[in-house]
Amino acid sequence: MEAWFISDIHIKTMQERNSEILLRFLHSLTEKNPQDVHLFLLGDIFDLWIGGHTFFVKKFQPLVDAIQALKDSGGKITYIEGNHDVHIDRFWTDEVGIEVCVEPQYYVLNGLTVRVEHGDLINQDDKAYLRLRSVIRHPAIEAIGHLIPGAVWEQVGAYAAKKSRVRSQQYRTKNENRLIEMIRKHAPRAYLEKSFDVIISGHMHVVDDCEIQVGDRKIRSINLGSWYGASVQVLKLSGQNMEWVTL
Ligand SMILES: [Mn+2]
Repeated sequence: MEAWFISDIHIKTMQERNSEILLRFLHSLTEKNPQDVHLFLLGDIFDLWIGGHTFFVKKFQPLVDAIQALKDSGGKITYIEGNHDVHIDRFWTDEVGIEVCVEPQYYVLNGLTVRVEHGDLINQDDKAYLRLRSVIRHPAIEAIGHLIPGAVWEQVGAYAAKKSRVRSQQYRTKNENRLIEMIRKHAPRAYLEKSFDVIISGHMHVVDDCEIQVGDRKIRSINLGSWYGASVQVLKLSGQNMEWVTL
């Protein structure tokens, strides 16, 4: 079995470079040995996807079709929601038939215990976001979310994303070391909740891959970074070997 881990592509349109790269990648998985593949989508794949609105389905139709094709040919797909793709099980589970989760999950893959999560709980200092997260995740808010048309969400989302992108892009370049420190602090904290061999997250938009000593054990902590750079790297597990692959 081989597993692939991707996150934080933040696809806005089908016309951009990363839509093409992702499409090509999905097709290659479907063509090779789909029954052997477990693809992990660790959140913020789309820059905005809320609920089960057909608006988003139509907007990203070629990607929807490619993911559906991988699933239909026997590939296993796990989608963990990010903070830009929210309450998406309404479409991705109900219509496409893939597993959608919100909280961190554990999988045993080729004998390795792997914890996967979006990573939006790594920065515990970001109280404002943690508050917002609990609002977004509230069932009453979810119900309202399904009633508001997708096109309206897109307007709201475009405005919010524009503001936060400027802020977070500057923040990230200035604070890269601090972000890496947070990722590396999160790993042993998560390990205390439940043990694992490897923890994989996204959200921070900083690639990090290191070994951390926890008690008498070594665990591996990986953050996937984003697809904003000049080249795109994704993480692949084959056997018990985790490696970076350039798409
Ligand atoms: Mn995120």
